[in-house]
Amino acid sequence: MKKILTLCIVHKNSQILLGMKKRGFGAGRWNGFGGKVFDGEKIEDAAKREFLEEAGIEVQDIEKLGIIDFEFKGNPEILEVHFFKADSFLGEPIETEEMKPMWWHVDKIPFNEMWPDDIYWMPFFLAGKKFKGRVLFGESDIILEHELEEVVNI
Ligand code: 8OG
Repeated sequence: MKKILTLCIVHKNSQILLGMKKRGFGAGRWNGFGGKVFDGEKIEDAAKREFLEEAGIEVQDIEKLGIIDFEFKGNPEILEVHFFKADSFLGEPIETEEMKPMWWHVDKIPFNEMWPDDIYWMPFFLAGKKFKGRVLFGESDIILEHELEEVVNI
């Protein structure tokens, strides 16, 4: 059973735009913007739609940089998250019911308030390298296994 999700981060002038997730899955953590892809929707379109819904900004050119399969021990569902980078957008980020946006310098990313896998893939992301991987979480979102590699095509 696979569920496809998107995650998009604006990376501009040594800063990234993250949002504090205010409700639902991953609440209390800083993350990029994204969510579930609808049936029949293009993954890239879902990434743009979610950005508009969660931060009020319109991203135009986005680049897919990675795909990671997230599994939770004892749960047959696999979350296949597609990671995108944007370097420009229209509008100003606004706080929504789901996310409170904030810019972070790339040297001061709040990894201890983010998903624990983010420290592994973020260096690839910031370097513009493409990556693929798999993460298995145990209880309390502890990482039991992780594999991540740079790839040529994604
Ligand atoms: O629709 P919803 O808000 O539940 O979507 C979940 C978001 O969280 C989606 O953008 C994908 C993202 N996400 C996961 N797992 C992980 C993870 O381990 N790290 C990060 N950074 N984001 C994740 O679903």
